[in-house]
Amino acid sequence: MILNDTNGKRFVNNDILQRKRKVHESAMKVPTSSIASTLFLLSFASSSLAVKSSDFKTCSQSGFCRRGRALAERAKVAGEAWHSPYSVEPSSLSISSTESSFTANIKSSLYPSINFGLDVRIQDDGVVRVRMDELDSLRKRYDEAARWALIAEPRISQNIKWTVGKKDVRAVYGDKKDIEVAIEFQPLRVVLRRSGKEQVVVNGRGLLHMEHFRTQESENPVVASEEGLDEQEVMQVKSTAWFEGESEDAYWEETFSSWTDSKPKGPESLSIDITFPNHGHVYGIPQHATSLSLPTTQGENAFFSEPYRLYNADVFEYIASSTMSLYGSIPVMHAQSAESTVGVFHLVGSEMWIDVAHPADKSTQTHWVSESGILDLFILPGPTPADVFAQYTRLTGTVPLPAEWALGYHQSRWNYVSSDDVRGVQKRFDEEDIPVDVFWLDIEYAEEHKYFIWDKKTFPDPVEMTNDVAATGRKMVVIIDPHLKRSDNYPVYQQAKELDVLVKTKDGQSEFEGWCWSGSSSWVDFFNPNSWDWWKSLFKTTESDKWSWTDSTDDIYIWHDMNEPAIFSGPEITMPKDSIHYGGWEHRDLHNINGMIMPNVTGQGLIARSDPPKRPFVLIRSFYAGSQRFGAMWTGDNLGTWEHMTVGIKMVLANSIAGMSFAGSDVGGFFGNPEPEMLVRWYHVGAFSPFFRAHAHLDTKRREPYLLDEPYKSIIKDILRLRYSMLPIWYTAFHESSITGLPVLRYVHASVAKSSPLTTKVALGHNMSFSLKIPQALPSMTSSTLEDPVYYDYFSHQAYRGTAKGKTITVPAALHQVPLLIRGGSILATRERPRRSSPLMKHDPFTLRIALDNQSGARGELYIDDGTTFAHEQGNYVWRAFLAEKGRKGKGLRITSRDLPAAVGNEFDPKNEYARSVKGVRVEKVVVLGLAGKPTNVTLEGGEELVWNFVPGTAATEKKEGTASVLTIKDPRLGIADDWAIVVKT
Ligand code: NBV
Repeated sequence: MILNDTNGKRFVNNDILQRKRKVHESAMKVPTSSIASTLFLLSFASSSLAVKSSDFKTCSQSGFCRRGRALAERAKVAGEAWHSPYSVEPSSLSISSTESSFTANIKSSLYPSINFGLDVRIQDDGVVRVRMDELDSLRKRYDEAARWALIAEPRISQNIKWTVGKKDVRAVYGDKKDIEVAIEFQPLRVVLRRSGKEQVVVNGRGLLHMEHFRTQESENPVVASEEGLDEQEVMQVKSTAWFEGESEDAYWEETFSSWTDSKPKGPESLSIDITFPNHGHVYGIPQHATSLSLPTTQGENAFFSEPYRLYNADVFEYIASSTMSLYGSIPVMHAQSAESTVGVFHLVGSEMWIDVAHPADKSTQTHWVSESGILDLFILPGPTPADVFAQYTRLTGTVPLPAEWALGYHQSRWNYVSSDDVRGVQKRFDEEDIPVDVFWLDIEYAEEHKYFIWDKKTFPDPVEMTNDVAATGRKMVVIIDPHLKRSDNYPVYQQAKELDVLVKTKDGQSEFEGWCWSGSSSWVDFFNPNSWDWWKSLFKTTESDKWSWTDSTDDIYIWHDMNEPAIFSGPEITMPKDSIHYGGWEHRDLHNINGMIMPNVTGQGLIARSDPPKRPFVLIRSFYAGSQRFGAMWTGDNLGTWEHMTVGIKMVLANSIAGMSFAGSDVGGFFGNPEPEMLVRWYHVGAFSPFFRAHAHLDTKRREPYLLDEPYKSIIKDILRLRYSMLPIWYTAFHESSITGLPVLRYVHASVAKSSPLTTKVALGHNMSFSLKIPQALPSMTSSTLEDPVYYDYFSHQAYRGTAKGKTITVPAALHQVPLLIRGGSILATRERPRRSSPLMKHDPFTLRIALDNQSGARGELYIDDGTTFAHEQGNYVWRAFLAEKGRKGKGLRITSRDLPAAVGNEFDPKNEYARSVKGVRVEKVVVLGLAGKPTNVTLEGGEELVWNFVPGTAATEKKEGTASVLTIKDPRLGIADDWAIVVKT
C-alpha cells in the first residue's frame, strides 16, 4: 500500500469531491481571463544583502549542470549542423491493445549498444505523458517520484487513435479534434499542436541526453590529445565528444567546499529542452525570489546569469531577486501566449537547473538538467489557465479544504518564551479587541530541542495553557523539526533507532549523523513505510504503553521547519547526496521529495488522534509537487525590507501556479525591525495572503500589533477585522480551489490578447472580486489598469470604469486605506461583527454586497460548513448561489438565493445536519452597488415591503466615474441557508 492511496481517500478524489466538481462545472463558468492576474507593487530600492552565496553551488560548481550547459553551448555553436543523436526505432513501436498508449525503443547514435525505452500515453483529460528510461541497464534509475507526487495512476484515454507514418506517430484528439501530438522518429521530437500551431516542442533543440549507467573502467579514456590512439579509438572518442564534450567532467566524484560527494553510480543526469513557440511568458517552477514572469537566464541581455535551481535548501537571509534555490521545489511551468496557456510538469525528484530564454520571435526556450531519475514529463495542453490548473491538480491533487480557523490570523515569534508569556500575549490581544486565531511556539518550547518534550522550566503546564488559549476557540501550533537529538533520554529518537527507520550513511549500514539545533542528530527516513504508523502514534494524546504525547491536546497543531532537510554540518546546509534511504536509493535521487512525506504522516496522526476526526493543520517549509495535499507553506526567512515584501507576494503567486496555493510570507519580515509604516503595509499584504501569519526572529524587537502607537495600532486592528469579515469569501474560495484546483489567490493578466506579463493585479476567489495594490509608504496613491467594465472601491463605493484596451486608474491608498476593488458582477458574503476569533463568528449573520455590472447583473456563491471536522464529506454543508438580474421587462432587480448543488440537480440534502444547525443564521444586510435609479419599493417576492435606504450615486446612470449608487436593505430576516428572492422595483 502506498501512502498516497490512504491519503487519496481523505484528501482528494473522493466521491464527494468528484460530485462537487461536476456541480461546479455545471453551475459556474470561469472565463479564461479570470484566471490570469497578479498583484503589483512598486519597485523598491535595494537593501543590504547578507546571504552567504558561497554556501551554495552555482551551475559551474555542479558537475551535471556544467555538463548540461556545456551541451547547450556546443549546440548553439554548431547551429544548423547540430542534431540530436536520439531517435525512435520504428520497428520497435508497439501500440497497446486499447490504442491509448505506445512504447518504442530509442537509440542514441553515441552509444549503439545502449537501449532506452519510450512510453507515451494520452490521459483522458488530454494530458500527454512521456516517459523514457534506460533498458537493461547496469543500475536502476530512480523512478519513484510519481509514487509520491501523484494521487493515483492517471486514467488513460480510450479515444485515441495513433497513426503510424514513416517519419512519426501521431494522434489527433480533443472535443474539437484540434490537438495533435506527434512523436517524430529521427531525431526524436515530441510536438504538441493546437489548431495546427505548435504549443510545446520537446527536444526541438536536440539537447535531450540521458547519461547511461557505466562502470568507471568501461569509459573512454580522458584524452587531452589524440596522439597514440589508433584510428578506431580516435573515432570512438570523437563520436561522443561532439555531443558530450571531451572530458568526463565530475563523473565519479565531486568536491564542493570541504565536502566530497562520492557519486558511486557515476554520471546519470538528464538534459531535456522544451520550447513553447509563440508563448512569450513562462511562470512557475517555484521556489525562487523573482518576478512572476520568469526573467531570462540565457541569450542576449539575459536578466540572470545562473539557471533557476531546484534543490531544496535553507538559504540564510536569501536575496530578493535571484535564481538560487530556496526551501521547496515544484518542477511545473506554465507558458502563456495570446491564444493559450499550456504547461509542463517534469516529474523528477533530484536537483534540477532550468535555463530560460526568449529568442527574437517571442517564444520561450527552456532547458532542464537534472542529476538523476527517469524522464517522466507531463505536457498539459490547456488551453486556458483554468484547464492547466485542472490538468495539474488531477495529477497531484488539490489543496484540501482547510479548517476555517486556519484562515484567521496567526501570531508567531521565535519565541514566546513561557506559558505565562503566551497567556500575556493573548490577554493583550483581548484587551485591545484585536482578532487572532492561533498562537505559535518555536523551537525553544522543547527541552534541549527534543521536539514533543516541553521544557517544563518555562512551560510547566502545557495542557492548561493550551486550554486557556482554546477557551475562545483559538488554537496553538508548535514546531516539530525533523532532526532528532541522539540522546539516551529522548524516546522519539530511541524508538526510531529501534525501528531502524533512520537515514543511513553512504555505506547503507550506519546511522547518518549531522548537526542541527539539537546538536548531534539523526533524521527519520520517511521514505521507509515502517516509520509511518509509529510517527502517527506520536501525536496520540492519550496514555499508551509506549510513549505518547499526553502533554498535548487536540487544539495543538504542527509546524515542520527545516525539512529540506537543513543540516548545519552538511554540504549546502543539507544532507550529503550519497546518504542512503529506504530501498537503497541515494539522497541525491529524492532530495526534493524528502520534505513532503513527514507532513503527510503528521497530518494523518493529527486526524487519527481525535474522534470525530478533525481536519489537520501542518505548516511546511520544504515542499515538492503534491505537497499541497499535506500542508500550508510559507516563504521562509524573509527580510523586513520592501523588496522582500514585494517578492513575497510573487512567490506566493508562483507557488499558487504550481498548486501550492495555501501560502504566505512572514508578516513584518523574519529578520529586522520594520518601521511602523512598513509593518502596516505588510499587514495589508498578509490580510490578502491565503496564509496570514506574523513571525519574527529571536533577535527582533517584539512587534505584536497591540504594541504599536496610534494610528498604526488601530489601522492594523482594522486590517485584521477586514480579514475576519472576509473569512467567508476566503473559505468559499478555498472550497472552490479544493474542487477545481484553481488557486485561491489568482493572477489576472491584464489582457490575454496582448499576451502581457502577469503583473497587474491580484484577485481573490472565483469572481476576481478584488484588486489590490500596495504602494510603499508614500506616495499615498496607487494605480491599476482595468479592463473589465466596472470596479467599485470596497469602502468608498467609487465606481471605476475600465475599457477593453485597459485603462489606468488611480486609487487612494494612504496608510489607512486598503486599495481594494470589487469587480462589477460579483456578490460577496461577509460577516461584519468584530469578534476575538473566527470560531466565535460561527452563528453571526451575513452581509451580502452586490456589485452590479453594466448589465445590472451579478452573481456569487457562499460555502459554509462546521469548519473543523470531515462531516462535509458526508454532505453536511451549505452551498448557496446568489444571483442578481434585471426584473421583469428589464426593469428593477431580482436578487435570489438558491441551493447550489440542488440547483444543478445534484444529489444533496439541503436539510442536512449542518444546514439545520445554521437555521437561525440570517442575512442581516444587503448592499447593492450601481443600481440605475431609485427603487419605488423593495419586497420579499410575494411578500412584505422591506426596510431600505437609497443613496444616489454620481456615476450610476451615466456610466461615468464617480460614486456608485448604494441601496441598503436592512435586516431582511432571510435565512442564509434558505431559498428566497428580493424584488427591487424601480
Ligand atoms: O526555528 C527557528 C527558525 C524559525 O523561526 C524560522 O521560521 C525558520 O524559517 N528556523 C527557521 C531556524 C533558524 C533560522 C535562522
